[in-house]
Amino acid sequence: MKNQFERVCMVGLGYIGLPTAAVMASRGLKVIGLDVNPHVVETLNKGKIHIVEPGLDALVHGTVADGFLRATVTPESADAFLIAVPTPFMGDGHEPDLSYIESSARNIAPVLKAGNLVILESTSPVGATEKLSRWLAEARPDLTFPHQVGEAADVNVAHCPERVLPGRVLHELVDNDRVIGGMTPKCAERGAALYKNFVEGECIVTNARTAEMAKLTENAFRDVNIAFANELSLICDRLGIDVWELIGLANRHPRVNILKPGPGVGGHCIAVDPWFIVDSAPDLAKLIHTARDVNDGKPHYVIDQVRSAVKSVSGMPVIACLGLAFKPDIDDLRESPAMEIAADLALAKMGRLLVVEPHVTELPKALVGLPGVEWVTDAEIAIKQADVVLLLVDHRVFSQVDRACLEGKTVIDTRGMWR
Ligand code: SAJ
Repeated sequence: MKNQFERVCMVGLGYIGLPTAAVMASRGLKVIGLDVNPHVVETLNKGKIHIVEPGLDALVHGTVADGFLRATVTPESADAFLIAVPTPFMGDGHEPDLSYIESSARNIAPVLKAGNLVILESTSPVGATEKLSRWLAEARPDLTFPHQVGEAADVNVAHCPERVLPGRVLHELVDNDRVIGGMTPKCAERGAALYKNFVEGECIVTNARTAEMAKLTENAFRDVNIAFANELSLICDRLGIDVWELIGLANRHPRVNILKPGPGVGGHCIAVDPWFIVDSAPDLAKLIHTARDVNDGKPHYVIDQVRSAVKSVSGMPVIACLGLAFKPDIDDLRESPAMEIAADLALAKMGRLLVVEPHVTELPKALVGLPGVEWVTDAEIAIKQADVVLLLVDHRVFSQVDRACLEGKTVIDTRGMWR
C-alpha cells in the first residue's frame, strides 16, 4: 500500500527536531526541515550539524547526501508537519510561553492542504494542541479543523510528545514507545501510522490532553523522586548519616527504588515541565510544587557547605570545582546547577575557584571575568592546589581521580562518586 506520508516537514531543527528529521529520512521518507535560523538551514544543507549528539553527524551527512533530507527557511507543502519548537517560560515566571508554537502554526498554515496531518511534539501544557488547531483555523478559514468539526476535519491534529534522553537520542527515537494523542481518534490513528515508519517501540493512541499530561507527568515523577533523595540528603547531613549508604540499604527492599541526591536538578526538561502542571492547577499541585522548591534549593545548600568549609582555611582559600554540565558525560551546560553554584561561589568571593569541565574546551562565557575564577583542564592538577574539593558532576573521568590526591582536603562530593 502506498505510504500516506511521503513528504514530511519537520518544523524546528533543534535537539529534537533535527535527530527526528534525520531518523525519518533514514527510513526513506522525504523530509524537509523548516527553521527560522538561516545558519541552521545552511549547516544542514551542507550535511553538517549544529548540535552535539552521538551518531547524528553521520546520519545527517548520509541522508542529506542521498537526497532524503534538506532544509529551508520557506514553508513548503507536505503530507505531514511535525512541530518541535521550544516552549519556555514567559518572562521570569513559570507560565508556559506558546509563542513559538503559534508562530510555527502561522508559518505553515498557508501551505496546508486538505488531508494533511499536523503533530505537535514540543512539551506542552494541557490544552496546547487545541490552541494549535485554533491558530491554524484562524489562518485558514477555507479548511476545517478537528476542534470545529471533529472527525470530518480536512486537517488532522495530534500531540506526540518527544521522550528521548540527550546522549541516547538516536536509539530512543526508534526504540521508545510513543504516546500519540489525537484531537479525534482518526487524528491519533493517522499519527500512529506516521510514527510506525520509524518507531520500533509501541505507538499507543489516546486523546491530546492525556498525551500532553503524560509527558509532563513523566518528568514531574522524576523530579519528585529526585526531590525525595535531595531532601533525605539534607536530613542525613543533620543527623550524621551517610545518605548514600542509607539509600543503598533502603533500595534493597524489593519495592523501594530511591534516586540519587545531587547538587540540584538541571537541564531543560525536568526542572521546567513540572511547572506546567503547577501553572495549570496551582491549588492542587502541592507536592509537585514543593519538589521543585526542594530541588531548586539544593544549589544554595551546597554553597553553604562550601562557605562552612572555607572558614577553617587560613589565607586565601582555593576551591577546586569539578564539573559544570547538568549531568554526567555530556557537554550541555543549560540550566545546570553546577554552573549556578560555580557562578555564585565566585560572586560571593570565597577564594580562588579552579574550574574543571573536561567536556568543554574553554571557560564558559557566563563565568568569564567573575572574581577568582581560573580554568584548569585537569582535575588532579586542580585538586592538588585546592583546600576544598567540590565534585559537582559524576563524569566518568572524575571516578578515575587518584584518591591519594584528596588526602588532607575538605571534600564535598555532591554526587557520592568517591565514597
Ligand atoms: N538527577 C539527579 N538524580 C537522579 C537522576 C537525575 O540529581 O537520580 C539530575 C541530573 O543530574 C540532571 C537532572 O536530574 O541534572 C535531569 O537529568 P535526567 O537524566 O534525569 O533527565 P534529562 O533532563 O536529561 O531527560 C529527561 C528524561 N525524562 C525522564 O527520564 C522521565 C527524558 O526521557 C525526556 O525526554 C527529557 O527529560 C525531555 O526532553 O523531557
